[in-house]
Amino acid sequence: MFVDRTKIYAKAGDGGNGCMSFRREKFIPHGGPDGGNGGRGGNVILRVDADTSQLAHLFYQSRQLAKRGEHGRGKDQYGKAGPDLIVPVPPGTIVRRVADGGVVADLVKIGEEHILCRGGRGGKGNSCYKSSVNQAPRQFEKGFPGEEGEFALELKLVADIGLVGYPNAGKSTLISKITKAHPKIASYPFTTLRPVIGTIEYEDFSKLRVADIPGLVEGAHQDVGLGHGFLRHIERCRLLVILLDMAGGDGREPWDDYKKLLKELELYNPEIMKKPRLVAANKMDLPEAVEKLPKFKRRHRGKVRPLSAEKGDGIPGLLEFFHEELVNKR
Ligand SMILES: Nc1nc2c(ncn2[C@@H]2O[C@H](COP(=O)(O)OP(=O)(O)OP(=O)(O)O)[C@@H](O)[C@H]2O)c(=O)[nH]1
Ligand SMILES: [Mg+2]
Repeated sequence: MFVDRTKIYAKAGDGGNGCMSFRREKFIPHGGPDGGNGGRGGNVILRVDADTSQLAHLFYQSRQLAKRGEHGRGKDQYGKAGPDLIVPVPPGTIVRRVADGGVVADLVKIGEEHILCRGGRGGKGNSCYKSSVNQAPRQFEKGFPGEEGEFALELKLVADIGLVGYPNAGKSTLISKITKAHPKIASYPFTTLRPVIGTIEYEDFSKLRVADIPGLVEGAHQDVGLGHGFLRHIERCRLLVILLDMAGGDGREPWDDYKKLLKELELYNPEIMKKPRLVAANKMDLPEAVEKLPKFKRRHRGKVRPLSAEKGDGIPGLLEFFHEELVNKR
């Protein structure tokens, strides 16, 4: 199961208690206080991990509890601090507090860390309280509680290019041709059920990340098809590729598809419409597509890029365009 939203309960470790103790040894009268401090509780830390691509591990283990600090002991022994609990999250994880919905962290870079809950401080042992006027202190502190809270985690993939299109338009075919990603490709709609990320690698070592998402259909905002929730994964993209099946599979018209796609994007989030878009006409190897393209071009004033994802026509030009737009203007 692919999970891109989940809730967790996190609690940092409590501090260890301070110790109340006196030195008692033969021939050493009035040995004095020697109770050590308690150790700090472990923190709960979120760390962006390159090998984690979704939030399923947190869905199945929604309680993340760090260990407490050890208690202080006699002979001035401090308690050991509790180990930090490192929770791996995928790049693009947004963390909100459930209580007020406030964003706590937006974790993007690999290796980036965020302390979600701080461990409690350890209590002071009685040796901390000794002074000239209090030579046999009996006070000590208990450990302080670690922070805790409920958090909602949401994954918004981090990619440069987002592929948007009707089911069967050839999005997965395209990503499999330009990157090393190999999503499932088939001639039935809704083959892709979860977003897939692939990376284009250029000869100058520059890289661009591409997101392939499930197909979008008319009425997706009312949960038709797979709904439109997965559009969140293209919210961070710098360029959207609107991929059209120019052959008009299933008796559809490419121009209608195009209008409907734009409408669904707008209904999801009008901000997405401000992103640069590229319209690509796929399946140009089919005669129906060659027939329909001039008609589409008459109605659509902007540029249309003809492609055949399957045969590879137009792909080198597309990659050059991405490089020009996204790498050179970075
Ligand atoms: N003739 C032709 N067929 C293509 C081309 N690109 C993709 N196809 C075919 O179209 C069908 C759908 O391709 P997919 O890549 O799975 O389409 P998709 O957009 O990812 O579809 P969903 O994941 O269901 O949204 C497959 O049978 C592909 O072989 C193309 O350029 N020409
Ligand atoms: Mg697909």
